[in-house]
Amino acid sequence: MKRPSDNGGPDFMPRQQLDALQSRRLCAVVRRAYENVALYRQRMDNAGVNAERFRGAEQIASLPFTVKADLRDSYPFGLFARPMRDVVRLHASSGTTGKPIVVAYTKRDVEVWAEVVARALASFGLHAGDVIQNSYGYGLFTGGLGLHYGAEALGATVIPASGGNTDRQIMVMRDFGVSAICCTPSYFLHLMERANELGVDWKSLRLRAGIFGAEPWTEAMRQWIQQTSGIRAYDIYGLSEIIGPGVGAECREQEGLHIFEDHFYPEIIDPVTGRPLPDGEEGELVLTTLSKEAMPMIRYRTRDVTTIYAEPCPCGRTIRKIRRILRRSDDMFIIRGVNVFPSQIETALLAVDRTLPHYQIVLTREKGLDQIEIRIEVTAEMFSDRVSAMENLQSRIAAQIERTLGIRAAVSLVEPHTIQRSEGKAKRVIDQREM
Ligand code: DLL
Repeated sequence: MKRPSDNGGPDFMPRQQLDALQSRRLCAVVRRAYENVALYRQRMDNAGVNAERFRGAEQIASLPFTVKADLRDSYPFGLFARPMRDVVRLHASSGTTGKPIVVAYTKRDVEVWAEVVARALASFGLHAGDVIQNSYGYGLFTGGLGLHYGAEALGATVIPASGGNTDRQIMVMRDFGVSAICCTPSYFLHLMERANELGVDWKSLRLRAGIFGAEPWTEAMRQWIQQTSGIRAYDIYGLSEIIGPGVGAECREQEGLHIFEDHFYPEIIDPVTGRPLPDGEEGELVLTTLSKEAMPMIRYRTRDVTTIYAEPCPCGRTIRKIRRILRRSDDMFIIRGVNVFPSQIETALLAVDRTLPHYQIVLTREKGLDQIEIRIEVTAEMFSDRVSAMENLQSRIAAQIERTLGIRAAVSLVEPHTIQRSEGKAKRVIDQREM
């Protein structure tokens, strides 16, 4: 593989050439899926799709969707399109309920994965000579090994720190001259906080970039991280079913994530009707893998809600962008008739000064009515302040939430360190309504 750069290669391919490549690869993957996976064959037969005569992107809407339940129902290997002797790697995602889903890679799939992650890292301005601390969990989770192979393919130095053992992470970051770190944004908050407690001077570190993903985080959180730590915070997106991290990533514009469209075909659909929506409209992201061998995915419904940008990016990449993923269609809750997403609450909280970005949302039900409580940490000085100052802050937060969301929430100010810190994906919402 040629090392990716920030100004050449497949990300900058003339659009017509890319469209033709996508259509060619789409025809091939539809045929492969039909021939090798019983579920796809059955679904395409039912939908009246002739895999042999499939003509490409213009016909994509005729293909049936694939959903997470299909992966669960075919646990563990039912969607594999290759025999096990061709599979060089398995990963699994635990999900929140029930059986995990298992995903497979051929040797070529692992190479493609490393390539797209390397392209993501290049688009953040990283290159050989960078020292990258990879604090995503190594193991069945795709984050660790996905970023690891990508960083190596870029030619950078990778430190396989994995998650946890926060004090040692900080020692490594300082002593090994780390210039970029990969982890969830919530774990980075934890690292920053601990480094401060240990008296590590951020400004003396070589660290200049964070590669954050695997969970939703807001623009307000990015601004907070960038201002507090002095690094640039970049967004990387992906999901196990499609490949892992590296489905899409920001460029240095920090204005949307480019999808690596030569390997993944994005669509936006209306989540209720399943109808495709034009660029610029918000809906559910649906992805089709264009090159995956071991486990092709045809029109996989991600549940992630976003928009495909219609306008070209000033960075010159021709691959299209999606708006950062702020929510999933299944993380919405309804409070007294109003639809609420955790990310809206994050934005409202961070708009109020003297709050810290550690918060939790607790949902309960009283006499059949949903109640929402927001617990947020405030600075230690604030906490030792007069009661009236605390009350004032509390009502400012409540007012900000009411202004942005249109609901009244109970706000509890809690001392620093009260809310549990995460080493991987943060758990922001505690739903006690069914208990
Ligand atoms: O989280 C892969 C990954 C690892 C991505 C490291 C980025 C960095 P899963 O565990 O299968 O895979 O979870 C996938 O996480 O459908 C989104 O809902 C969410 N997600 C991933 N990246 C982002 C992001 C990995 N940048 C699910 N912003 C996806 C918002 C994200 N949500």
